[in-house]
Amino acid sequence: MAIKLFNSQTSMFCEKVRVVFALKKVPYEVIDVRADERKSLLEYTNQRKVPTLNYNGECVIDSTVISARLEKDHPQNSIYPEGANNKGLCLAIEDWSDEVLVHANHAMRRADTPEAKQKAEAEWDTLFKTLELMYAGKKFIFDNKMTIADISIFSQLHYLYTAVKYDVPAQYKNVHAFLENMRQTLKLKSLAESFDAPSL
Ligand SMILES: N[C@@H](CCC(=O)N[C@@H](CS)C(=O)NCC(=O)O)C(=O)O
Repeated sequence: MAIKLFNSQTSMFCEKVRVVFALKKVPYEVIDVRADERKSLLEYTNQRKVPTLNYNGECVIDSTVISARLEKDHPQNSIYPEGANNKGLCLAIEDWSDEVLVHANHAMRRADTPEAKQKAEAEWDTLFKTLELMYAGKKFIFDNKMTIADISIFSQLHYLYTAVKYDVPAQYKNVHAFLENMRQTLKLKSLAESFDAPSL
């Protein structure tokens, strides 16, 4: 039975999972949910969210759960750092990125008045300051090895400057250096390119 990913090319959470698949060099089929307005996804899962995986017949929903599931069966090129403490920290950062950065992305995307835009910019400014500290003097957060923490953060930032069309301000030099490292590691031709390579 094949592994099938219910995917939307513009979803940041789907991009996160596509990177994990590529890192682990696990082949999978893509089902574009936009092609049938999520009809087949709804039929299969009774819910609308992507990424959803049909993992050899097992239904797995949510990018964090999917990533952990892939790691379990395909431990090569681990998406977690070495050691229990670092793994705990990595999972906490993954969750922070998926819950907090995504909130700031939605706020920026929905900002339709100058006040709302200003508020969203202030929210991102606080987050950029945190990211700037996290990446100070570091290529990636843990041991100079790309983990799911970096992948989650990259997916949200990528969505911010492509779909939302809000550029990371130039003053955040460590954030820019991180994005450039991710571009090179993921072999993206440009930072705007969405990640869909089958393997890395
Ligand atoms: N926590 C989930 C979030 C998934 C999510 O919000 N997916 C969005 C696309 S980025 C979606 O499918 N939304 C459609 C809907 O809720 O109807 C994850 O990590 O996978």
